[in-house]
Amino acid sequence: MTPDYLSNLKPDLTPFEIDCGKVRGYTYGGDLRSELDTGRIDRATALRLLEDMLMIREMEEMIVTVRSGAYEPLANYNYRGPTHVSVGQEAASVGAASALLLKDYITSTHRGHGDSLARGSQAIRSMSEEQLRKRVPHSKAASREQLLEEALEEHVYRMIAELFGKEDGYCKGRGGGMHIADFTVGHLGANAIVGGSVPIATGAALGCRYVRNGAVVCCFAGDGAYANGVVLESVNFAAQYQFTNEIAGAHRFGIPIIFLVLNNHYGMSGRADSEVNGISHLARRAAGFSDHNMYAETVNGMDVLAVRDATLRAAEKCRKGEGPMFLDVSTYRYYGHSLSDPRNEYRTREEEVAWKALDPVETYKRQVLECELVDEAGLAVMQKRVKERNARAAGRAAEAADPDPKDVIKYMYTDTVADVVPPQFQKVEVIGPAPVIKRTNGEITYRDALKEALIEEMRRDRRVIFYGEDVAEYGGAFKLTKGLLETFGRDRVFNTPISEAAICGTSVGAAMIGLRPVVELMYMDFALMASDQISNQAAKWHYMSGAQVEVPLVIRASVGAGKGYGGQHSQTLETMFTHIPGLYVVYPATAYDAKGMLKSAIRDNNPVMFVESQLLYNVKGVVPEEEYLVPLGVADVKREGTDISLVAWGPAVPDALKAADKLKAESGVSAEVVDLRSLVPLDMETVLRSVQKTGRCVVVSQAVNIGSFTGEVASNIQAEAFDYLDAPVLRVGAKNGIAPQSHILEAVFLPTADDIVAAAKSIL
Ligand SMILES: Cc1ncc(C[n+]2csc(CCOP(=O)(O)OP(=O)(O)O)c2C)c(N)n1
Repeated sequence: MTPDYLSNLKPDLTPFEIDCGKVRGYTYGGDLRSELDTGRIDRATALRLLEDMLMIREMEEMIVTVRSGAYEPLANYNYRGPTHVSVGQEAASVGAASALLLKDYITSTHRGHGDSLARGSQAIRSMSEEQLRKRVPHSKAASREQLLEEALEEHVYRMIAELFGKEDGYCKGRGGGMHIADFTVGHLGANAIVGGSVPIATGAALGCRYVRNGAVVCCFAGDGAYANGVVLESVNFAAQYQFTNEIAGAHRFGIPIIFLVLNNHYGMSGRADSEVNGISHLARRAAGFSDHNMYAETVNGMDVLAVRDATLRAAEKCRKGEGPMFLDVSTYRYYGHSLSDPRNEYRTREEEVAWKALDPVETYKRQVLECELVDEAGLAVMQKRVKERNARAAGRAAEAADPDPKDVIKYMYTDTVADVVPPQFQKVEVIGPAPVIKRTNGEITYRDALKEALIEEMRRDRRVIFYGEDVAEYGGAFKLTKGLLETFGRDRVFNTPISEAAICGTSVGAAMIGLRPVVELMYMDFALMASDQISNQAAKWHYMSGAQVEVPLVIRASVGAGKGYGGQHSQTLETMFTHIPGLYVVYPATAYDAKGMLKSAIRDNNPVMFVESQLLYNVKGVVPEEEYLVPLGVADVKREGTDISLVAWGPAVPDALKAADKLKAESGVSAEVVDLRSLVPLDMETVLRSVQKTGRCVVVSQAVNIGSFTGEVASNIQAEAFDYLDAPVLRVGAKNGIAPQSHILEAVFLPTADDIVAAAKSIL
């Protein structure tokens, strides 16, 4: 398929000037009176804004005193962990949250108490009675008002319990304040990696766009984050023309995300305005990413109504498919970066006084009084209610049960798989015939086996989407996915910018909201560009959320070793990812396994690093046309033997089989070849069974030997089968060096069948 837009890319060298257009700031001219008069807000909502800001202010001030030991009800409570309070920024969190619907999503930051409290309470207030009862199942409340009050208190309790690391916390004490999440209200997580949640939010919005659920993602992140690579990649990813323009096979609908910069003008201490950036207003960032500047504007973040107004307008545009949007919300944190930061090294008291004169809580409180929504006495009642609610919640949280130490690694993985596709995702739109995969004597290549797995899974489940660099018309650098675009359309198969971190990060967000993305990394070396998103995000969210969320995604990464591509295109890096708890890491060696394992990986609810070898792409094997799965975490004895075990994975398996042939031919040795297939989960049982039989073992991979997973396997054998061993377990890998380009050098660099034979002979 040649897309229409390609024919337009003809040279046009007419001189021109780019007008970057206008980015406006502080245009909101309303106040509470005008909002009430025009009916843009009702009295109850207006009061809730105040109550929520008070709740946040009060809760964070309480946490500060708890931390110092001076909070009397919890005197000397041992509160550990980080404390990044957002006092001063309440209007930003509450104003934005009040503009969102229950079905919407947020992501947040290390300074996210306010975002979490605001999102939770606004969402809870909009819940039905039935939904509220689910949050407080033991409630005996007779009225909705009472039920709501209990649900709000439970919300504060679960927040504080999480800060205190308790089992009752939102994330069962596994996440803490910097990773707090409540998936029941679409809070997809605060993030302790600055900028780490921005691609996740973008991916969630990509998912909302795909399923057209009308939801919007509000991505809170600090000004410091907007200097970070993955953040800029994500903004670019969200703004792609292919989502907003009519191009072949694509639906026109912009990604429904609001990039809401919580611009408190400082990173930890670095000044966004006049030091570490080259622009005076962060809203200008958006001008680099879309022709209409993503409708960016700077908003007075000390005014809850201004933030609410901007977020309402932004959300409305998003719902109409006019996203993404960019809001630079100017605000201020009163405390230091953390409680150990005295602030005086990088900002003046005068500056603080000037900002505090605009205090969002006090300013809005005055308006509420002026508009007579409440009088002084009523205000005092509200303040008392909030304070006492927080205090009760904190008291309960301090008394609550700690997690059971025996559960320390519980929730690292999920054991669920998508064996049943929900009815709404069973109906798949196929827009063209699937590519034909020809069999010769039942054989197809490893490449086609992977393609067939993708086709079958995309036919089976509409939640499976596939994207990566050059994967659409071009079919990927190795032509593995040629034809998928024409079969499933551009909403499900699309090219991405060259942004590995955004590719992997968006897949995390899309998975969090219920899709099952498969993404392609052209070379495994490029996974290092995405290491935060793979290792800190994909791998960790199931655990850090206390198992609230599963992150079912597959990252297909292809290893280029053996082609003379040199140090940055030839690395065998699966070991690195086995060191990251929470990820599955698999590496099939045959066409049969490639298909069956990719299908299993797509159905698994854990994030899977699926490693492929370009050396194997053209290797053929018998692959059934009918449905089959190869389970993850189950090794396979590729050849039986009695004298020595050769344990290998990936392209080292054919080498081990060759070595077994040679050992037989040269010395009459019967070698058993065990293909590990999955490194995580690791099937040691099959390995141990083999070693117990043979008494000798060589572990082989194409990775460099330093720190290789071969060491992990060897050490497990030594620990668990020492009595059966007749010789030390040896390891064979690449030389401890950098892959060279010269094919003469590369041939020496990579392990060969002869190296395996030599190692085997040395212990036979
Ligand atoms: C990737 C990364 N780099 C550095 C840090 C350490 N760090 C934590 S918060 C922070 C400042 C972040 O500034 P900003 O994004 O503006 O958010 P703010 O703290 O102002 O709310 C830094 C440098 C981190 N957590 N993650």
